[in-house]
Amino acid sequence: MNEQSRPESPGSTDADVAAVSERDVDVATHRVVDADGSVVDPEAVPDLADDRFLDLYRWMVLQRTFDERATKLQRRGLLGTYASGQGQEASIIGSAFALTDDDWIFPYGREAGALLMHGLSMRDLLLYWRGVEDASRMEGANVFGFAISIGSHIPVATGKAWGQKLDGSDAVSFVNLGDGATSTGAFHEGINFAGVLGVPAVFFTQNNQYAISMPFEEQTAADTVAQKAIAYGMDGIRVDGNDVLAVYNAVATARERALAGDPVLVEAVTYRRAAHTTSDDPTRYREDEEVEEWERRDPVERYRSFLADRGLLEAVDEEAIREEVSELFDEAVAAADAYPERDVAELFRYVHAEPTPELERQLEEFRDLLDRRPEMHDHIEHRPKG
Ligand SMILES: Cc1ncc(C[n+]2csc(CCOP(=O)(O)OP(=O)(O)O)c2C)c(N)n1
Ligand SMILES: [Mg+2]
Repeated sequence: MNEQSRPESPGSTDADVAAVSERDVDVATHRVVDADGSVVDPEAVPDLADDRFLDLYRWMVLQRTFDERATKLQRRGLLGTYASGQGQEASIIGSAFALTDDDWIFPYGREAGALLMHGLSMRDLLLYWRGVEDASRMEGANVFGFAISIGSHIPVATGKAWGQKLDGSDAVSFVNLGDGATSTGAFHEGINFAGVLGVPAVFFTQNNQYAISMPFEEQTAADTVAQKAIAYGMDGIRVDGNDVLAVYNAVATARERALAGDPVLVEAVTYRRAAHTTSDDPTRYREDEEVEEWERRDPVERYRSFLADRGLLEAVDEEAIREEVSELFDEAVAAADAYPERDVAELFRYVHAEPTPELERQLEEFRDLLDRRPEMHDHIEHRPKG
């Protein structure tokens, strides 16, 4: 193009060009129980037996108790790190409660209660947070390894769901992810392909308002996560993530649609009340008032109000649940302590089915280093001292 052919002023026109815009998307937020504990939509209360309603509560208290105990264990130097789900109990438990044991769960880290509900042992979960990778193989439970590389499990789950579809299975792949994960390339690739292939996958985004210190508004220009589904040709469901019954409804519905060949992106709007992990200090990037505001929207309290309304609260012995979980926790810590030492060579062994010559070389170099610097053993042993 030469100088003369360039327009004098770029891009000005009076033409009325039709465009789809965010204003065209009105994403309603599904809710069954209000923040003050009253039922807003009696029709939407799931049709569950009383003992199932109570079970749901038990699992929420388990999630909270496990988080408290694990955080303390880390403080004593007995876990490497820990990511608490405090404030997200309704999202974590309500979603897991809508799944079957045949479904596959692709975890992202905060959903201890969901994994325990679906067959993972507490010992293996604790060993995972001690950095023992072979326990994270999570045998016996349909639980994939944790997605430490954010979003990396999304395309993998799509692949698993494709396999489920080809096998004619009646199980789904359920992915737990954070709002931050929706800004990764893997999210786009995984979700796009799920839409194209019509696989039985549910992508469950816990929008807890932060990706470490990055607030949701600074991470995406979109108003909601749920609306992103439209671009992938799938349904999006937005739900109050502190309303356990609404979350249960949303995931049960999404699961049915997914099995019928329509994968769904669910957004549960919630809040991460604890630090990102035990190595983070959230007072550096958010105000106490904000945290207090979300404490008033506590998911466990809200569900208690619902149970009280139904006359079910008398059947709940919260102290007994906490004690039972604490006992199981103590036993799990003892079992984790008794777990055999692992050979550091496993770090290299589990990368490929057959180690490459380069990996063999790296392993030799590593062993050499350990011979020369015996004090390094203290840093790589999984079993904490004391
Ligand atoms: C690919 C990748 N980039 C960056 C990180 C560092 N990182 C760890 S957690 C995290 C934020 C995750 O936020 P979100 O997905 O919202 O989940 P949340 O922790 O809030 O539950 C980041 C950026 C990582 N682990 N992987
Ligand atoms: Mg987040």
